[in-house]
Amino acid sequence: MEVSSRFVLLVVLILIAVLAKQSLAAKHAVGGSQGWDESTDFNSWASAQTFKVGDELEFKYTAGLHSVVELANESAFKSCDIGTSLNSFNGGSNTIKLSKPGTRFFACGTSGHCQQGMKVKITTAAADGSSPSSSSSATTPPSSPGATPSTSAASSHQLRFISFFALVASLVVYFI
Ligand SMILES: [Cu+2]
Repeated sequence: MEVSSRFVLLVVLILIAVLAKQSLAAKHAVGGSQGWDESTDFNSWASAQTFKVGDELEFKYTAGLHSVVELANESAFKSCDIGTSLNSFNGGSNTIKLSKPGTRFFACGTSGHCQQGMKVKITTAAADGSSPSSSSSATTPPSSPGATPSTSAASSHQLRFISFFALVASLVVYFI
């Protein structure tokens, strides 16, 4: 009896871990409601987001007018050197998975758009939630009127989700 209840506990804990990890993966609509467009302030948008391994970026834009080009490095990003692209996407809607920690650089491939600010730098933290950023908050403005607190709302929702599963697991273990 003792052995079997411990086994069930283990299975339930593994299940919670898997579900929690899935629930924490988020899809980020690049540029928020304004989408992938020259008028969007991507610095502000990106600094308000937390990107984790397993999350996805969703680029939404007018097909033919814009595209998405992944640049190889920071200097290509700074100088809008579209020629060094690692990947390019078009069609108006692209989903890109952030499969590992690190920084990735995206710009629009349409002539002149990157120079107008249509570019974004995405820094992905490890899935355990630890962030490599240390002093980035110093350059972040305290708040902008247009920014929505969607990140904190989402994480409190995820916390409730995890708590719910922990509660269910405790009940299961208690009644065995
Ligand atoms: Cu463009």
